[in-house]
Amino acid sequence: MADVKLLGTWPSPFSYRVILALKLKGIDYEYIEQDLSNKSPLLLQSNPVHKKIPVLIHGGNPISESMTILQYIDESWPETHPLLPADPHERTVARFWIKFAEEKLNSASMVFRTSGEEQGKAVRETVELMEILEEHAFGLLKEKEFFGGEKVNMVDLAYGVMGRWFDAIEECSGVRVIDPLKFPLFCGWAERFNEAPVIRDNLPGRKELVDFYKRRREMLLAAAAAAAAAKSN
Ligand SMILES: N[C@@H](CCC(=O)N[C@@H](CS)C(=O)NCC(=O)O)C(=O)O
Repeated sequence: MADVKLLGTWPSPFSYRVILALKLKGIDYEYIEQDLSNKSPLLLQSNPVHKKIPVLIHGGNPISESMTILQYIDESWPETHPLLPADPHERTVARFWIKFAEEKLNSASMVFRTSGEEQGKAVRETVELMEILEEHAFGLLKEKEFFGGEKVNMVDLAYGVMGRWFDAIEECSGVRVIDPLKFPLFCGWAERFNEAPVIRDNLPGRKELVDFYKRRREMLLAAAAAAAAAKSN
């Protein structure tokens, strides 16, 4: 039995943060796909507070929340591919942007979950978020390839989900949020991230993601319409 297990779902960007960190470190693990419509006793016992994936189980001990899991992985396997800078100031700046990703990125998923006026609001909010990131986070890169320099680090993993997932979400929601002329630093970085060693071979395919999120969006919008109709009756 593997000492490291990962409970996840294949289209989840949060699962991929963990998968990519494990692959970058070269850690063997057993992946256990979860059905979120019928949560397993193992998931419910392992993450009783949020009942969400991803959960990493190491030596029988469960850890939840993707960015907390990445910090655990980095501390438990420090020898290969460090995921945070050694310098205290750089490390703190990295933590600042990780916290920002945890607090803010979720609003971008509203672009995909909504339509009409609500979607327009979500697009405006996401563009404002991207403006902040373009100037203050991706602006930090200067001549560096990644936040980790020549190698992908924890900040890259925190935001890396945005490029591939955003592209899929934009396609199935019928809106464009990431204009390459407006966000050249983000777009250049996202392209390098998708093509980076290890990342390239372990991200899900664009078509699979688009197909999945198209179906998911239809379901979410149908459920929202049914709820609105029930309320007006
Ligand atoms: N902040 C969490 C978010 C995880 C999350 O939202 N997971 C979703 C799947 S993408 C989930 O398990 N949802 C199940 C539910 O909400 O019941 C993290 O970074 O790990």
